[in-house]
Amino acid sequence: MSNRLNTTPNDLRAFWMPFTANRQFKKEPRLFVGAKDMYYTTHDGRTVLDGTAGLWCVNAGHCRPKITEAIREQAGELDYAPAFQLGHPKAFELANRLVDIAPEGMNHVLYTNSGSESVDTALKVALAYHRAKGNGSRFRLIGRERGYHGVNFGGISVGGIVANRKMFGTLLTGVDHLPHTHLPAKNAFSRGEPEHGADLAAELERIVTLHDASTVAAVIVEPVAGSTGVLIPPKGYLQKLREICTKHGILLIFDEVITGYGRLGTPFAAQYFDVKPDIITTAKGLTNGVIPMGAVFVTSEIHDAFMTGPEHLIEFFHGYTYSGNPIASAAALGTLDTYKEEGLLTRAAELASYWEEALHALKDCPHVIDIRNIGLIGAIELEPIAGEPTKRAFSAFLKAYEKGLLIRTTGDIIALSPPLIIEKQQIDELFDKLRDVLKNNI
Ligand code: PXG
Repeated sequence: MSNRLNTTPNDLRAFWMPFTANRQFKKEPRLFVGAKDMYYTTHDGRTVLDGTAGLWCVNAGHCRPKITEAIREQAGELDYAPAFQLGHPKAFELANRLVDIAPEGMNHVLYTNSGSESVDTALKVALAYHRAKGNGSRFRLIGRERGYHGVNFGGISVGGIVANRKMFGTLLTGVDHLPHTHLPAKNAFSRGEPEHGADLAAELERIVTLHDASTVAAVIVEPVAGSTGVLIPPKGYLQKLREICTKHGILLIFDEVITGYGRLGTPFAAQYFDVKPDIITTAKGLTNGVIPMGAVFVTSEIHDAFMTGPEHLIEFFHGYTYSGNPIASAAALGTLDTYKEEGLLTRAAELASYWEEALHALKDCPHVIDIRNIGLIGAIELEPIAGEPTKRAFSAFLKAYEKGLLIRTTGDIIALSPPLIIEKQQIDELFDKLRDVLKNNI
């Protein structure tokens, strides 16, 4: 007797969907069957404006010819090459192209297949770096409350989202957390970096004193926290974190899975804030979200610390079957070509003030308690329904979808991060639709 569910072609039961209210979804499914540039097409034939670049990843818009073509060609030419002790040209070409757009001095790239793997790779590099330098007592990792660093064990350990952590046992040991920087009482309706909160960076000094600097390996933060509802760093905050890390010999990791590849109007947030981390994690926009791939950037200093000992020995015991996969590399090269030709890595800077005005014009809508923005990111925080947190924003999500607009919600916060190809009239369309939703009894 087979154990299988009695599935028919349209049966939705077998797929246990990620971060989804499975039972609700399967009663009322929402399926995309096509996409082009700024719009999705749904299974019932409607057009939906993409207000979120998929999940913060489709920075160049959908089904872009250079990327599609690169994938097609590569699939017919070299489908797979072993990643260990062998290589293929495009993985090297891509690493050089990435180093070219990275902050100065970030000269080496390790490949992964997702943001979660980029984070765990970065944490392992940090620990191994200190050990390679003879500082094996530096084993502690410091994250931040409300931080999101993916779903693997390293990432949820340094992450600060309770729901993502509480079900999964003891996690990594030796982890501590900075306080988050969301201060709505002081900073509500800020435009760009908020005024208040830089002093929260001093908490790092307290944590380092508590554990002693000689035990601390790295601090990891998202320059702009995305998943927990767009938390923008207070003016001067990241600079202070950098100073404290440098003072104590601690590595600073920027998790740029969301901010990387143009979201703020510079290739990376490190350049936007003019703060240089030691390690940068990326994924998503690297391939325009089209093929799973991530990249971790490290400084020459970190890389070179491993390049000692006999040359026939492996220097770093880490990597994936699909590290630098040929089709993913080709997709990333096609993506970088598209970004370059269309100026997309800096386009958010040109649109930022138009975007900001259009977003903040929603201030008078019912239940709006905060609006914040940076680059081509926006967030609208709604007053939760008493006793039913998250319901108001989720209902806005469902209504927006019906009206032909894709938004993303987390808690009672609406997050917006459209493809970087968005035109001004599409920004208008987005906010007209959203105003309709917010005014409509959610
Ligand atoms: N770090 C950061 C900063 C992220 O935002 C990850 C790591 C993990 O990436 P992967 O590729 O393993 O999912 C992320 C992912 C949302 C949303 O709507 C955000 C993410 C993923 C899905 C939804 O906020 N970020």
